[in-house]
Amino acid sequence: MEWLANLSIQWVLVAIALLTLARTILTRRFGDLVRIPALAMSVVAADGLNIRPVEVDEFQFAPAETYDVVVIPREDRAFTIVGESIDRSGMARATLAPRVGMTAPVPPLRRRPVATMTDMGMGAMGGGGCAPEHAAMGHCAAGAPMDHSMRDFAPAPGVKRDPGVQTISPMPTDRTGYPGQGLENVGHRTLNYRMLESLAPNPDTRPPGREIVIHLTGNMERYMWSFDGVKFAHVDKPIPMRSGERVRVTLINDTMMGHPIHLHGHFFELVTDKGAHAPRKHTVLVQPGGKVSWDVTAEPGDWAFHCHML
Ligand SMILES: [Cu+2]
Repeated sequence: MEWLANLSIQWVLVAIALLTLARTILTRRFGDLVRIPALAMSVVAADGLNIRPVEVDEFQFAPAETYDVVVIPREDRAFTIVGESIDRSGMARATLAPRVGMTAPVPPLRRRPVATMTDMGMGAMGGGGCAPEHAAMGHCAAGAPMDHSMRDFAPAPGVKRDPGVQTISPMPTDRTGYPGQGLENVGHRTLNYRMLESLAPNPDTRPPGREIVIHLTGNMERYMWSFDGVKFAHVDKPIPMRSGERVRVTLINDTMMGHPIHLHGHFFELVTDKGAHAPRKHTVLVQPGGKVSWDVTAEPGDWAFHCHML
């Protein structure tokens, strides 16, 4: 069976190379979906750091995020690596095969997902079937939280009232267990942040001494983006932290688009109840209408902190 082992190792290397290719092609999208039909992927690293391996059939990842996956093809056949953009407007495909010239079927593009009330920051609606257009017309059942205005700044007192802030999420929810728009019911295993666990214990497990809440704000129609309603050109001071300080950062997405938020010079620990094995990342995709918290130990220096779509 030695030939099989060698073959597998070669295929693993090929798979990693091809996934990189797919990522390169799709990198300008705000959350790409990767799958290899009929072949399970074992995710072994997130943002370059080892995690406890977790087996899935598909995952979403955003610009600057990376996942390392291991695949072990056991059949003498070709497989299609499918990279699909989150708005389902395009697809990249590559072929994983033991011999040149082999191909596998390419699945069609799937339906474009429709934004839900949760994507609009209206809270967790369970399986509620209230489409946004119905909500806008007031057709949703009583008890739905549609009496919340998306221009009510009360849930975000620190956000500047600016034309660049089109919406405020009335009830942003923790969406770290969410696989990504349109992946809720795909009928196979999908990845989410709550499945990630660091393989090595975290280097700093001190609880945070304070919390910084930052709203991800924007105007979808004018394609303007900001933190707390202040665009970069108007920012006159950094977000201060003391060297070595342990801080919890909570990001709240007040837009209906996912934002991959990237911090230079650090890895931070996602707060998903994993104790000393919290997953460590440098980029986190904050789902539409969602919020996510992470703890970080501040390194000395000035560090860029930005959405990686810009
Ligand atoms: Cu963004």
